[in-house]
Amino acid sequence: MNAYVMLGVFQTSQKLRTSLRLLSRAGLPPVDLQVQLLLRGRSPQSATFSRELHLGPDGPASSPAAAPRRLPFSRVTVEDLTFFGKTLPGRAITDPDLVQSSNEDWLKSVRGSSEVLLRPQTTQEVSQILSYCHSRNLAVNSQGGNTGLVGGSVPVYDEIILSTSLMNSILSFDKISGILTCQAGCVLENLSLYLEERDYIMPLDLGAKGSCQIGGNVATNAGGLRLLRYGSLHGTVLGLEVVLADGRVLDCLSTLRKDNTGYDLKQLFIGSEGTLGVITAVSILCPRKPKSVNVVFLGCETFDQLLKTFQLCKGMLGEILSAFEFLDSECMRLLNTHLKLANPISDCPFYIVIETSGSDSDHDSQKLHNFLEEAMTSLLVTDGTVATEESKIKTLWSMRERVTEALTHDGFTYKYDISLPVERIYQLVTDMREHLGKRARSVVGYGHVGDGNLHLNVTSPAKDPALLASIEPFIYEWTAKFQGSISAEHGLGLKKRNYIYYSKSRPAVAVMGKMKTLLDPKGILNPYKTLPDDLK
Ligand code: FAD
Ligand code: 2HG
Ligand code: ZN
Repeated sequence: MNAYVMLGVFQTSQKLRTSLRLLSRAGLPPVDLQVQLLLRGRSPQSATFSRELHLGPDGPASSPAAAPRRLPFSRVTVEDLTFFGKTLPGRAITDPDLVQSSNEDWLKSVRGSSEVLLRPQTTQEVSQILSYCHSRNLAVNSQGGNTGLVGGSVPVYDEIILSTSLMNSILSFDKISGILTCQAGCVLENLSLYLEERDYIMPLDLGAKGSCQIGGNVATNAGGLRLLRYGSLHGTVLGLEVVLADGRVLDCLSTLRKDNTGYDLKQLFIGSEGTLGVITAVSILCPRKPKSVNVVFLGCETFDQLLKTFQLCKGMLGEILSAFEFLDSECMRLLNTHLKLANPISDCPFYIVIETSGSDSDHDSQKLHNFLEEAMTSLLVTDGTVATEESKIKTLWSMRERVTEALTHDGFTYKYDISLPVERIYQLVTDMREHLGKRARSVVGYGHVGDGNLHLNVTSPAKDPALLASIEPFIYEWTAKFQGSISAEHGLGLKKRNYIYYSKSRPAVAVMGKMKTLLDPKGILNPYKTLPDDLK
């Protein structure tokens, strides 16, 4: 988005003080957000960022994130290709140029060397493929939108890539209950658009919505921007259909809210990152589309004030609060520098994005008005702007959603996704800055305050093993000291698998290993991912 458009957007924005009066007024002039929407909806593979490889088979052998040695799986033969070609006519891809983008992750940090990309359309086809691969001892890497951030979505060696991209049909939608059932390859944004036309929304929303798929979301147990309001996928997913490693179809595609008949098997697959089975269909409970949505962008002088604003906000906005997100001034600098996004308010050390969603705009405006008045008079916030109109809401959200994209332009990025007691989350950023001194180019903090989830990212001009050695295990030890989680929402994938013990006990990890052996005795599904090397 160019500076002129941004200026246009913010000329129409009400500064906080004026906005208090204008909150309930209708209709700001429309703003052309096409450029921004195009960017947000772009295919990750089409991005032209130049980033260095970080890990993978050629990673530093000493790093716990480096790939282990290739396990003794079979290699793909001409006979195998003949079988795949017959099973998936025209959809068993071997052209290296076409397979290439599926071998590399969104961050361009991990690259596999698979020579086969399979694109099934039905559960039956997935079952045939897995049954065959199981009998031949061929390793398989499930792939959705390939937006994962922990190196889980791409092969490490020559694993066959099983893409769900063509499994993109909506199977049913019940307008009374709001239960959607669809194939795993439906793109999140397409599902959102489908539901919005029917007065519903998806219970999750992420910056990668234009590319990520619901199967990938479930496989990673993605959190995102709406978790504060609608809870995690462990609650909203009602049923799953999964193909097991040997090709058996596990039909747990229930659409019931309540079902206590035995163990809730679907929960095992939520967050299992493609290591226990391939998710082929999902049923999910969707909330009604809110009639009134407001977004507020605020500035604070200190993180302590930001936390107090969160407390105030929970108390005063209560049931209409749908998101409470933050970014620091370093994030804002990167948005300004790399994406030319202008700060909609004056410069502050911390910024908050608050969203309210409700069913009565007068009621919501009144509540928001009261909250903002209190936040300002008690000097918790120093500046802010409010949006009630859709295009401006999107513009304010992009200040938070596009930080990840801005970081990719800042250099080589080391990513951390940490859960901590909320009052601790920024202390980790401050300590990390002090710890790294001038060795890092940028150390930024942002994330889902409402969920106690910090995204701490460190950039350097190029891949820097010495810098990495300074960050890890420092960051994991710090997190464990405060009983945090070293992966709040992105999963463990390839990069974080050996750090699992910082957040899970040895007996717990051993049980995970037993579950893996039970469901995938030959270990063909997403090998080298999620579970630590000492279990394999
Ligand atoms: P992929 O990246 O293709 O795969 C991810 C993992 O799931 C891999 O291990 C893969 O093997 C497995 N998998 C994929 N599909 C299946 C399937 N059908 N069956 C079994 N296993 C499968 N994550 C968040 O949690 N919150 C955020 O707010 C968020 N924001 C993001 C913003 C940006 C700009 C980007 C690039 C990423 C973001 N992510 C976020 C991370 C990522 O988008 C999510 O993890 C997403 O859920 C991955 O979905 P995907 O379809 O791209 O899966
Ligand atoms: C977000 O919340 C995503 O924006 C991505 O989870 C975080 O890039 C990251 O580190
Ligand atoms: Zn996140």
